[in-house]
Formats: sequence, C-alpha cells, structure tokens
Amino acid sequence: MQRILFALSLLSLSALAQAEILVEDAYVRAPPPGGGAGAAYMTLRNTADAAVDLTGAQTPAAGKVSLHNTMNHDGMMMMMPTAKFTIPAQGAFVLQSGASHLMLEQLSETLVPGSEITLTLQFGDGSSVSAQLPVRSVLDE
Ligand SMILES: [Cu+2]
Repeated sequence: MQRILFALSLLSLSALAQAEILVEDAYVRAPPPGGGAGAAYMTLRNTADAAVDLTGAQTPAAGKVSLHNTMNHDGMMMMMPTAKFTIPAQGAFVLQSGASHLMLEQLSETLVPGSEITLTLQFGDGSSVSAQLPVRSVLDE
C-alpha cells in the first residue's frame, strides 16, 4: 500500500511541473506622475518541448491586467489587446517597451519605484507562475 501512495505522489508532482516557464528580467514601469497605467516587461523562457501560451495575469496592485501588442499603424504607435502570447518550445518570448507587454490598469495602489509587486501569470495549460517584480520609474530607462 505504501508503494502505491508513493507512486501517486510522484504523479502529482509531475503534474504541477507541467509549465516549465522561467520569468527573467521582469519589472514594472510605473505610470508618470498624475496617473495612467503601469506596464510589465520580462523575458519568458520555455524549457519544455511544447509551446506554451500566456493567457492572462493578475496582481493585487491592479484591477485588470491586459496583454497588449504595440503596432506601427501609418507611423502611429498603437496598443492592441491580444488573447495570448505564445512562448515557443525551448525558446523565449520577450515583453519589452514598444512591443508586447502587460498593461496594469485600474491600479489599486500607487506603484512606487523601489517597491515590488507580485504578479501571477496564467498559462493555457491551466498552470500559473508567480514572480516578484521591482517597480521602476520611467525616468530610469
Ligand atoms: Cu499597453
């Protein structure tokens, strides 16, 4: 009986590890004084042999987190919401200023440069990963 229980616990461990996503160089850019939205940037590295979709994110610091792409439309930079970012197998997806990013809207607290927020990323396979993101001022870039 003990042997069976041991096998079951190994199974649940491998299920928990299904999304093998590493969050690197993550930070939040605070909005300019006077308000607006924050933006989160990072590199998502996928160590698995299958592509993984980032489908959403949550943080206590914001009422809503949206996935945005930035597009050049006749010389105007426009942000367009998207349903997912696909992180290729054994590859990386980069969220950076002027490109794909996470938009932190309906801020529930002031994003103070030097502080940190917790961001939970949700993936298409039902798994999630949490990370601590330092808050930076736009003036630091
Ligand atoms: Cu945006």
